Amino acid sequence: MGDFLSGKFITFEGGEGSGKSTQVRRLAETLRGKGIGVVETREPGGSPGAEMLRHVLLTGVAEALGPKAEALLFAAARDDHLRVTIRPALERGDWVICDRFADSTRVYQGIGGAVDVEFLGALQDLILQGLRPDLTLILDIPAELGLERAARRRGSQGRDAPDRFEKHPVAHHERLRQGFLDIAKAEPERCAVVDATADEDEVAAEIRQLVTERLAL
Ligand code: Z5A
Repeated sequence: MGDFLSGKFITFEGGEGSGKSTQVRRLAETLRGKGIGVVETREPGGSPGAEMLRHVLLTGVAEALGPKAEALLFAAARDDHLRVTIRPALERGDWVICDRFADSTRVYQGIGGAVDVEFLGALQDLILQGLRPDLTLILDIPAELGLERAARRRGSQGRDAPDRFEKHPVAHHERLRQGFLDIAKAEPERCAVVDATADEDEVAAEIRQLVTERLAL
């Protein structure tokens, strides 16, 4: 993370239904209980402009443009999110907890969409300008179980259809899962893998422990 930013930046990554949104909320509650200012946010989205692009991306409106153009739209959303929400919060000294971030682009557009890795790397360097999460928690779950959970949640929300990125076969989602695990292996000082098959309280406890150890809480 840049030196002028005094807050901590934590990202959650992993497959569909791995429990990211649930655990973002749980960790935010824990940190607030310790008197820390916390901004909970998500990608794509997290600022009015980026939420507009979220709609375009997740409904599949942009799919016809191809994966490279989708990667550019995710980058445009991230640029706005960083400028409007993330950087100001970190400058104030708040902690930012973000549900998905740049690793999702590397995995979904790089592996899932076969967009050239160097193109994606150059794009991220331009957008992030040296900003890097202090900690990335990768919630790992077999794709089939994650998709079942996501489908159950959609059902309970009265929303039957999977979105643009959920609709692929299980084998595709397993390749994405492996992509996140490879990132964790390549960047162990930034990333930690969490077993997301455990129950919600156990996952929350492991995350609390990791945050305490890694960020000297
Ligand atoms: N995308 C991309 O392609 N490129 C990018 O750069 C970025 C994103 C940033 C965003 O989807 C999509 O955008 C995403 C990648 C793509 N692909 N998809 N789909 P999203 O934000 O709508 O959804 P998501 O990020 O995939 O997450 P999700 O499906 O909403 O799931 P989740 O947040 O990981 O899980 P959850 O909502 O916390 O939990 C799901 C259900 O399981 C829910 O009913 C919970 O109550 C339950 N749950 C949670 N934890 C547990 C445990 N431990 N046990 C049992 N049940 C649990």
